[in-house]
Amino acid sequence: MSTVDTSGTVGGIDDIPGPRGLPLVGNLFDIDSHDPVEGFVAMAREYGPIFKLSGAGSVRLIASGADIVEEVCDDSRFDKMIGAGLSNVRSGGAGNGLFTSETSDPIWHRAHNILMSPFGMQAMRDYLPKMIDVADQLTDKWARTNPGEDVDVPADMTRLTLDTIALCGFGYRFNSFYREAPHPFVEAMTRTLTESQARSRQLPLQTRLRVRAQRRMEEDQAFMEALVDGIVAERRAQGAAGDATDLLGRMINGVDRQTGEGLPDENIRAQCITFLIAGHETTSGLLSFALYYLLKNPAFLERARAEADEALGDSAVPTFEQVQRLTYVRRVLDETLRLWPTAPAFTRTPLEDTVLGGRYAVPRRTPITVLIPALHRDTSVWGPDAAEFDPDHMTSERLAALSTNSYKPFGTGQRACIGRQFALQEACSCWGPCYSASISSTTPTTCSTRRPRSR
Ligand code: MNH
Repeated sequence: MSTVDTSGTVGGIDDIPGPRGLPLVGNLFDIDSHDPVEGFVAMAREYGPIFKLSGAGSVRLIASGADIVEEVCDDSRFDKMIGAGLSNVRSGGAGNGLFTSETSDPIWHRAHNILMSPFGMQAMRDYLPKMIDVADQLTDKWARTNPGEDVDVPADMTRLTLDTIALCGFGYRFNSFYREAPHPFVEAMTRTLTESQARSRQLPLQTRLRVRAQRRMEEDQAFMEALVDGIVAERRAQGAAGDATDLLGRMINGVDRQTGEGLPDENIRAQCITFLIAGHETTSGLLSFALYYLLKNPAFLERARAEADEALGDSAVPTFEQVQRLTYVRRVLDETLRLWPTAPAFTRTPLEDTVLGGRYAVPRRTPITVLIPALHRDTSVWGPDAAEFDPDHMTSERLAALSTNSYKPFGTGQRACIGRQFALQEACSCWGPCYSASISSTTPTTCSTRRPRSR
């Protein structure tokens, strides 16, 4: 399904295949509102590597073939597009944080330059003890369950990832493992995100009429901002005595080498909220799916556990070097993100009118959404067993033979995920202790991971 026929003449948008829509509303009713991604994957199977969806007066292309995606990932011809969905996240609290800013926005460039080092290698070393601190809380909890007791894996993974980003980010403890219900900040954030998503499916008038929802959203936003502002103010007040090694400390002290400028407090607030949003559901989903696959495949679990035992030995607290040695665990995580990329799509747009696949003339600003789960299951790239979970899909030899654009769980180019190393180190460093300390003694047999549906 990956190759596009390049023999024919150049056609236009109208020639791109796709479900035939209704007059006026286009394909509005073809989109599965409960699970749009799943619906799009089914359409990709039917309509091929690039297909078209029309809305009321608008068009969106969905790309999933390796060749087309390769093209769309070229930063010299295409850029990230902030469409309706991301605009709503932006006004819902993420503001002009990295995730929801235009590449052309000078503050994106400044923040990108300043934040490279807080997400770089030395920073990861500094975050490790904090990651382990939270991972230990998970391990202790699981080690203390009685045989046969259920473990709510996704809920605990969310506790882990949220507490980790807040602790490494700004020295704040949500203490989620000591709470039954989510922290009020998390509730405000979840409501805001749900409302943002609902809005991207509404007409503007509909949104304005939902007065209660609007008020709730304002309250939630004010609550989140106040919490983050309090943390930033306190840190500023500490002056030179404040922690300069966490994300916040590095953001407050960092300057953009190109312009000599630092980040204003209002942008630091947007970045903090962005990290909390972008940095926790994605990583917790990865961990839940990975554990699901390991429990389904005891041979892979055994190999991962043996590696953890060997790499960590008797040390109570793994070192940075020991975590680096967990290469099989990394393969398990990478393979999990192949089948279940937890941020399943990103949207690009041509900077100028262009021809896609040598075949379709596409005007500038046309949204082109890269559908990652479909890309990652392309049999022409991954072989006939593309739909099977097998960490050996991720050996370095196999990856070296692929185009880098066949595997895109973290987005692409200059707008790729800045938290990639953070997420993977966090995921690796909690697996180590998990294996040796708790899972090996009390393997949760009735673990209630959210079961991935078969595709
Ligand atoms: Mn993350 C961008 C996936 C963990 C912070 N992230 C992206 C994009 C994808 C993505 C895909 C590109 C989106 C787009 O093009 O519109 N991120 C993930 C996945 C995980 C993840 C699958 C975990 C697994 N991300 C994290 C963590 C953090 C983070 C952890 C922060 C601590 N991500 C970001 C930020 C961006 C981003 C910030 C935007 C970067 C930019 O555009 O400059």
